[in-house]
Amino acid sequence: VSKVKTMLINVNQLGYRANDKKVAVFSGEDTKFEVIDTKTNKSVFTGDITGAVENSTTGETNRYGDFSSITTSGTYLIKTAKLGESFPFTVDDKVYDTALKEALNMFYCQRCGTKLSGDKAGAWAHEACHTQAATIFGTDKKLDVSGGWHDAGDYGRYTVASAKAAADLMLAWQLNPASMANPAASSIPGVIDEVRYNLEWMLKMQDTASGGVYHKVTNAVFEKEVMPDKVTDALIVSPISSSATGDFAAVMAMASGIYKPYDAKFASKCLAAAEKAWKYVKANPQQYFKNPEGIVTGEYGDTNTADELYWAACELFKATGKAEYNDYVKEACKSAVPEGLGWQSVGTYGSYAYLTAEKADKDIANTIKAALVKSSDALLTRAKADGYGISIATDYVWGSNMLVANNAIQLLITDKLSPNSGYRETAENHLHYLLGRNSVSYCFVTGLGTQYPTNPHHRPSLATGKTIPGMLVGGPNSALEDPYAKAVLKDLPPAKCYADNSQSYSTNEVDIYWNSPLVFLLSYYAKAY
Ligand code: G3I
Ligand code: 9MR
Ligand code: ZN
Repeated sequence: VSKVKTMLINVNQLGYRANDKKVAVFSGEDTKFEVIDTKTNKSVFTGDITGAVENSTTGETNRYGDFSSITTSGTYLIKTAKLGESFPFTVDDKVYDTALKEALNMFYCQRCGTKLSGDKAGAWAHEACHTQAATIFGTDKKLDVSGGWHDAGDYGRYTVASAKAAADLMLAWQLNPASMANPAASSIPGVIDEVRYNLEWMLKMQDTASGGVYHKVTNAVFEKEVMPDKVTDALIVSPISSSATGDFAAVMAMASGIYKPYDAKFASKCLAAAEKAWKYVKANPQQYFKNPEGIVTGEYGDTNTADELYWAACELFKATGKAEYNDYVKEACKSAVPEGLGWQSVGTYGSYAYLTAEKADKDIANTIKAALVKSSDALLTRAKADGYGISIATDYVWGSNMLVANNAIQLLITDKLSPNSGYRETAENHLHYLLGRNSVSYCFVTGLGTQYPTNPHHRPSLATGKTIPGMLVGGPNSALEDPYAKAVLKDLPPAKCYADNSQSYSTNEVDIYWNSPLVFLLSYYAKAY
């Protein structure tokens, strides 16, 4: 086991594009820094260290060194007399391109119900898993719900979780088509194929009689650390929930627009399923999910479904232009416009859909846009006060890296609708944080940079003893929600509560809806804007 290094100089360990703003973050005092070309070992730039931001989330006082003038492709590191060296990093316009491919390939590796080929899944190839029919909880009824993506380090398939992941990948395709298009492509771009794999599963999760959507399909308890095709536990479909049904309606409506040019028949199937789900959730908005007796896999509970219904109505309005959906959105915005890009809060997806809907009503759109701008401006304020320039303040919760990535997406979406260079610059700082410019000196994506997670809580990686590259881990979680974290992270500042240990599922698991916002960000930056 290699020793963890905590550096006093932190950078994005993957690197920067030629014209990006480039700032190293110091967590100690010195006056000057140098940029060293690692090939020649010569200093190519000397700059001043400026500023001093104190932060209770890290316990550090941070200072900064701007080396944006380094634009020549190469590998460099930052060095000062008193603080030592940073990890090396690359300067190159294509620095994010391979990362994007790997982050997207993670989804292929998470596919359930199909044989994974060696050319795409490498050492993690396996035979088709979880192909047996599942039992609907509390009945003798069997349902074919094969397919979809395994959620995370476990092999559960959860509707709300996969809805967020699918939405992010579809957004990446909508906003950043140039980098998301598969150059080797047939007529269907790679990402669209990948998302469809999960959509086909989601369609099976809808109860065709009522339109309601089952919350998840899992074993009763989390499975052993084996490859998925070696799992023999019985599959159980958990009850229908409002959050699953609302998210399903939203994602299917979104898909109906995206797939229309490639497969009109599939697109109308998605739209019909969405409208059916909408009818159900409109009539049953408070069917909150609780793990049924005997089932202890991920709960994904949610007792506020206003945002799920809002998102669904916005997407359905965008897809159909029907007054019914517009009226619902209008009413929903009267108190506060729903927010969020997570598995639990999804309002911002709805806002983006409404603001890009052809028939959007001007007044409603103004209300929604003003709320989005206000919320994004608040993110800028938080980022300015943070030592590493990110906007999550003290929210070092389970999956904090998702919040970091989500906030960057929000800023970039807001920038599309209301351009502001501050949004763009702050969003970039969030990517830099995820890729190494943070107080634990980790690039949080497996296989990228120098110090990255080598022991994630991820069953295929544990079963093979080899870690799949391109996976974003959950990151610091100050609530210490697993025994390993409780044992080794106590008394640390929130942003330092991270352990690269496979037992620490509350800081070092991976998840499709943590990788999906990463894919979005990488797809934004992989193409020079
Ligand atoms: O929202 C509260 C906040 O108000 C409070 O101040 C803070 C203090 O800790 O906690 C916040 O709640 C946390 C919540 O995530 C935030 O979304 C809970 O503590 C935390 O337990 C909860 O964690 C969830 C975890 O499951 C446990 O239920 C994660 O969001 C969620 O991503 C994770 O999902 C798991 C699945 O269940 C199973 N598959 C793997 C997946 C990833 O680990
Ligand atoms: O592997 C499980 C992971 O996917 C979940 O996020 C986590 C929290 O629900 O639980 C993990 O399973 C652990 C279980 O909760 C307790 N016993 C040890 C399991 C990890 O091997
Ligand atoms: Zn499977």
